[in-house]
Amino acid sequence: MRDAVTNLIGTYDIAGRYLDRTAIESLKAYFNTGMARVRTAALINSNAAAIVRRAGTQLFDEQPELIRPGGNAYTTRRFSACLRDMDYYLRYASYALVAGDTNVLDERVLQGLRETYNSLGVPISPTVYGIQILKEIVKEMAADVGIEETSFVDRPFDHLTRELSEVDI
Ligand SMILES: CCC1=C(C)/C(=C/C2=NC(=C\c3[nH]c(/C=C4\NC(=O)[C@H](C)[C@H]4CC)c(C)c3CCC(=O)O)/C(CCC(=O)O)=C2C)NC1=O
Repeated sequence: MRDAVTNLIGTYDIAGRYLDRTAIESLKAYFNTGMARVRTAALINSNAAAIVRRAGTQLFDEQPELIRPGGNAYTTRRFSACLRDMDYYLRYASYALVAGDTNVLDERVLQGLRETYNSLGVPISPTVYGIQILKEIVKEMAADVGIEETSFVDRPFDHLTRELSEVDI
């Protein structure tokens, strides 16, 4: 598992180079958003259940066929599995936010996920939409507590989306 700092140092170490201007700029950008990242992770932590519930409600309101007979989230077991998956995405996104790096998502979440979903018939497109809803809720909450620049929130959720759907968003 990597974070923004170890990743950068690793790259420079391999090249046997001191941290140059580019490296310093990228470190500055990371530390400048540091408190906002930690505050957002804390917000996620204290509201996780509510965030997942709200995202699930929105997803199923907009795509009710998912929870009707024949839908992949139909039956209590699959409905719960779906919300549990949303909870995984939210929790790991909060780790990636703090790390400033998406590596944790590759290692812990995305490996083999597409194949699993395909073999179980879990539809990718509504899952990706659910991830985007999670992102919007987290951004809204961050803005509500006065975090002005919330674009750093996009990265982990968009990374999950991109890797899962293998299309550009
Ligand atoms: C921490 C990393 C991690 C992830 C990401 C993960 C995902 C994951 N989701 C699964 C199932 C599932 N995932 C869903 C999800 C959905 N169905 C829908 O229609 C919606 C669009 C969507 C919710 C947004 C459902 C319904 C199942 C159960 C499918 C089945 O058993 O038929 C499974 C199969 C095994 C199981 O049921 O537990 C895995 C491995 N597991 C992990 O350990």
